[in-house]
Amino acid sequence: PTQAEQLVLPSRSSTGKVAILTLNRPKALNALSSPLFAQLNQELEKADSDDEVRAIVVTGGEKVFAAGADIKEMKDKEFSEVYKADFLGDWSNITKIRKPIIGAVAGYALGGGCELALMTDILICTPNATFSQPEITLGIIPGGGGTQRLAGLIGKARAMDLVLTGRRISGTEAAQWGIASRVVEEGESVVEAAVKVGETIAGFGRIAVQAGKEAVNAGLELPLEQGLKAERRLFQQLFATQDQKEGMAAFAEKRKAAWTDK
Ligand code: CO8
Repeated sequence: PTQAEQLVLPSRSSTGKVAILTLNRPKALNALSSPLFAQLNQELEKADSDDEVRAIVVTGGEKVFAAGADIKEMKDKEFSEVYKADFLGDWSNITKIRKPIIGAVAGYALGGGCELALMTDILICTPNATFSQPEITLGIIPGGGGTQRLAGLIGKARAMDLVLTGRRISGTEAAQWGIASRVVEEGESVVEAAVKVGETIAGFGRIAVQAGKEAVNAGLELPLEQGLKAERRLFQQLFATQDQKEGMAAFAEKRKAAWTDK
């Protein structure tokens, strides 16, 4: 894409191990248009298949995450059109990415923006970030997994409260409710904090990291007994890796492990 059409800016941390994908439609508060999401999916896939990249940060920068799906793009759409084209069907592709995705949220994460944040693996935000599902005010409901993921994360009462009233919660509340795992100090860079988490993950063996993500995600979809079984299988399989031998040998020899990702 040309500069003008670059709706997602890819960059790297100083070590090159963390890919940073920055939503770039500042004039529209990073409203998630179809072309923007297509570029995001492309960049996610590129990062996922790049051996140098160990973790991915998805952010809107230090001012705004995303004020939702693009209302202007949606407003005149008809059922026949959205149904046939499976409108927004590719918005959940992000959940197929194997590497850890860290969401870094400052400012508005509304509607589809909130849902995009919910699809990341680890969510970090500023204290005064704003999370909300305002779809009800537009005559619709969340369509990017908000009703399902919120209910699982924060329970029925709070999910209903957000979905049926469109009420806003702050980053601090989002962390108290378990939507976000960390809140940065006021004035601290949320992107830098997310990159730091990415670098920590980048310091571990890639196979174990991938298995950890897979196990947590499997458990979200399975009854407990099957989830525990999935976890145990992955755990046992890691004994077939060189990294397990290396990690445990390094502990015994009181040295730093040298992972080979094998
Ligand atoms: N879509 C399109 N344009 C937007 C959007 C949006 N969601 N949000 C803001 N913009 C545009 C505004 O139209 C404005 O453009 P212009 O300058 O051309 O008029 C520009 O961004 C700046 O916005 P405001 O002037 O409104 O800025 P304010 O600071 O006054 O207000 C708000 C900021 C409160 C965020 C306000 O813009 C707002 O309420 N925006 C809409 C929020 C919303 O309702 N979002 C939900 C959208 S529906 C949705 O996301 C459905 C998701 C379905 C599936 C998702 C799958 C993951």
